[in-house]
Amino acid sequence: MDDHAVGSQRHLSRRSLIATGALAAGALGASAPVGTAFGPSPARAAAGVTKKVTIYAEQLPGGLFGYGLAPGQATVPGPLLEMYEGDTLEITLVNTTNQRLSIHPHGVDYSTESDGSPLNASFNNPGETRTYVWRSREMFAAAGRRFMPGSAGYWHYHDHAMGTDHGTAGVAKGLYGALIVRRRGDILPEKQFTVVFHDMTINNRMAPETPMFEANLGQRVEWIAIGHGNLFHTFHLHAHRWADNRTGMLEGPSDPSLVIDNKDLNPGSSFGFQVLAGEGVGPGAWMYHCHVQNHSDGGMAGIFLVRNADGSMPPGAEEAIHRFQGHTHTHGS
Ligand SMILES: [Cu+2]
Repeated sequence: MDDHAVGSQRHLSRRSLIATGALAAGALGASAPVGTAFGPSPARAAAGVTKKVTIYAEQLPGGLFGYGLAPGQATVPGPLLEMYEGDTLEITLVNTTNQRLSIHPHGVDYSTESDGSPLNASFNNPGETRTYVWRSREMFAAAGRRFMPGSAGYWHYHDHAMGTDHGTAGVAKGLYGALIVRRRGDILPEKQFTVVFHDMTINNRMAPETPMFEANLGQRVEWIAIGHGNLFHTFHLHAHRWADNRTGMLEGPSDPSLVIDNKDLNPGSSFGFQVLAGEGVGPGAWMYHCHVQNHSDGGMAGIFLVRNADGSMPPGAEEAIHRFQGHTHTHGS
């Protein structure tokens, strides 16, 4: 895993976990329940791979906690985890802290043992190592000419055991991250950004310390937006828009998906989409922010820097960034 253990979460490439499938030799479909009424068919299960990942939960400076792919590499948010429908992710969670904690996924299949909740006695005691198994599956035909959905989507994972039986302290302190389940054939992005709106923060930071995401003009950028905490939020990205469907792209001229540039991002919800950086509008320092006004004023804003296609800075961007950094925000609401 060392070659994938990049310190800064937002610099992880899409290869971070898709590539690790190749390392999981001899484990094809081993953990997937095949041939059951609601499970994938044997043929589909055989197409998936089991990927083994070790994640380290660590205490970070400033009272934060994080997940990382190697010791000393924990970040907030944690590593972006990816799988294709049909794949199984076998996560060995090493708890290096003195707190009870776990890892609980959204959007995939798991047994009660891998639930990550104290309700099911599924957590790591301080210092304990425990394995969690997340399964995924493809869409399949069901009765009445209907289809059961597969697992593909922009999901997330988080602690469910620190502080309370719901992991309230763990989530508040940074134990969360993005999980993408792709459908085979999906277009892969060149850049990926994880944005977690949590109480009055973005990725547990407030402006101007919020992450600045960068891409070159025309690069295919994938945003994964996640909500946590106790407040409702709306995610807005300047100068770009996306289809409100699974991928953010229209599948044809008559695709009925609504096209939006602002979307509710409430606790526990997540979505993602792809855009071409600066497409139709050009490079520049573009803002992303919560559109609840006292949240954006309070520090829930950041910059999406679209550089020129050759990577150089576009006119005015440096000044805009300085303006943002000198920006006064009314802290508190
Ligand atoms: Cu907000």
